[in-house]
Amino acid sequence: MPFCPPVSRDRIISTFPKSYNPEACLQMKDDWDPKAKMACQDRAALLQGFDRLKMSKVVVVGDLNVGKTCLINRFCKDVFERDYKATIGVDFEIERFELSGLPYSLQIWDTAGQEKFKCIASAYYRGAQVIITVFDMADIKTLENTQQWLSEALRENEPNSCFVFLVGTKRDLLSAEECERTERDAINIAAEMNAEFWSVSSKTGENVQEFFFRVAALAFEDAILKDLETEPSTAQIGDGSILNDTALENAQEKQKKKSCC
Ligand SMILES: Nc1nc2c(ncn2[C@@H]2O[C@H](COP(=O)(O)OP(=O)(O)O)[C@@H](O)[C@H]2O)c(=O)[nH]1
Ligand SMILES: [Mg+2]
Repeated sequence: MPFCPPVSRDRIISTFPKSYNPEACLQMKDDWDPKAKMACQDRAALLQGFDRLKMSKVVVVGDLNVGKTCLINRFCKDVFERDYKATIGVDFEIERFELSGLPYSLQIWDTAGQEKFKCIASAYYRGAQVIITVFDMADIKTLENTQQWLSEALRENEPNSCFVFLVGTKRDLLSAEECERTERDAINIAAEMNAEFWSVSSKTGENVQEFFFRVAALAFEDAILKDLETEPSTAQIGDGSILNDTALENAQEKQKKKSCC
């Protein structure tokens, strides 16, 4: 029996997703790394259906009310403003993709408001392969705080082990002129953070799917390349580990029980 059903059509990423702005991107290239591409072809041929799941941990950080939960809900549920989250503890969504013929998942972690007290448990950050730092484009001081959030998240991870994204939300609230000005400031901060910048609206959905496809593609390619260097059996969640059915269920069960502070 296959491990799980094929992913939905709108989660199949067949071409390498572009960055939002070439001035603030992590990779300039427009195709997969040739080594990763070859490895994918070999693995897709070896894989008997969807029997193994590769997954990376993504953490979303930023001030309260900048729009983190809405961003996740827009992508994962295609809704705006309905709160699906638990009121205590941390929570995550699992989004399944198919990239280069292989199944791949992002485990996207959201806080339950602990950022209000600047009190996020280190377990939230640990093992992240992607850190998404979010700010509100209509509230510029939240941009200033992103570096603080990033350093907190980086402290819990190995140096150079994470992709960092800087995401400005609520672009629907800004005029074209304001948007351009804010983006310019954000691009400067993104350069200091070594982050890729995106500007989105969860309300209209603008750039949300494009952004997460880009996250998935970069994390997936990185996981494949790391896999080629290391033994898959020693990999951990967040390093693109391969999980079987039971391990995945156990991990989900365990994390759901954890409370944050
Ligand atoms: N206009 C607009 N409002 C947004 C957008 N994203 C979030 N919001 C609003 O901002 C507030 C905080 O959003 P939320 O996702 O809960 O923020 P969080 O505390 O960072 O998780 C809510 O009232 C949302 O309706 C957006 O893209 N556009
Ligand atoms: Mg929230």
